[in-house]
Amino acid sequence: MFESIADKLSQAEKIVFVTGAGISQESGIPTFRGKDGLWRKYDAMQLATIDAFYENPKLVWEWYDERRKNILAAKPNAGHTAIANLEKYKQVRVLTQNIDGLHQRAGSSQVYELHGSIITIKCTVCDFKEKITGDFSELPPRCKCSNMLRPDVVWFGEALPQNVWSEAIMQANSCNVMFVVGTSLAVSPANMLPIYAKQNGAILVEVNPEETLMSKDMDLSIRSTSAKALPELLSIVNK
Ligand code: BV8
Ligand code: ZN
Repeated sequence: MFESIADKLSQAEKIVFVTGAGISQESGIPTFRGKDGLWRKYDAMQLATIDAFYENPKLVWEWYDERRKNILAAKPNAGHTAIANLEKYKQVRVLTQNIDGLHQRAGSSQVYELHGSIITIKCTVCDFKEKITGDFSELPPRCKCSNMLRPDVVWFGEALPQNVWSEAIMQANSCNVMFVVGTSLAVSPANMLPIYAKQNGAILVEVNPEETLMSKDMDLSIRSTSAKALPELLSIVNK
């Protein structure tokens, strides 16, 4: 089984990664649903929503501000770096559910942020949008047009950025191999991407210490962490 996958990996032209919070876990960023999960301390279904934001913008902003500070203090890990290095040998696309920007900081150049980015803010009314460079004097921060600013992330019940989502589907439909790394595949529509890849005949490889909803559909499901498994796995390709 492994040999045949190894051959397919070496012959692959385009390799697509679908990643979730698990790939950043070894950078010290808590996952959502794990035992140390973010969702444990706060009820994310409450906080990562438009209603929570308008009900209690200060609380939601404090949550994102705390997460952003943790993220900026974190470093990409060997899993992020292995994916970035692969770009020397293959066409690589990263379709990430994460908002932490660690793939880009590791050197990946083709990253699609399906759920937005914690380091970008946008106005709730006008089309103002920019990268956050420092701290805010007050929470919630205000736009020049005097309306509230919000994190440029996709909340539950919100549509994914149309251009990013259609690109992601295109990539899933045109890859030879898809790695599904560090995601419980609990959140839609991102969890459809491995199904599109499988329909297009791609080989599916999962890297997750736990079983997921799609483990049985994978050509190979590796019960390991991404920082351990990815450098080894991708070294096959870098021949
Ligand atoms: C939409 C950004 C429609 C914000 C996030 C019922 C009620 C309400 C909504 C729904 C519902 N049923 C379905 C929905 C839709 C909903 C959804 O899927 N809900 C789920 C929870 C049931 N989806 C949406 O609302 C989406 N929008 O559908 O819009 C629409 C269409 C048109 C017009 C208008 C509307 C929007 C979803 C995006 C929500 N935003 N994040 C923020 O981050 O604050 S989701 C959030 O969960 C993160 O993005 C996260 O990435 C994502 C998924 O979680 P995972 O990444 O998979 O993380 P998780 O902790 O779950 O798993 C970690 C995995 O890693 C585990 O498997 C673990 O074993 C593994 N792991 C741990 N350590 C390691 C590891 N793996 C490798 N190495 C390790 N070291
Ligand atoms: Zn504005």
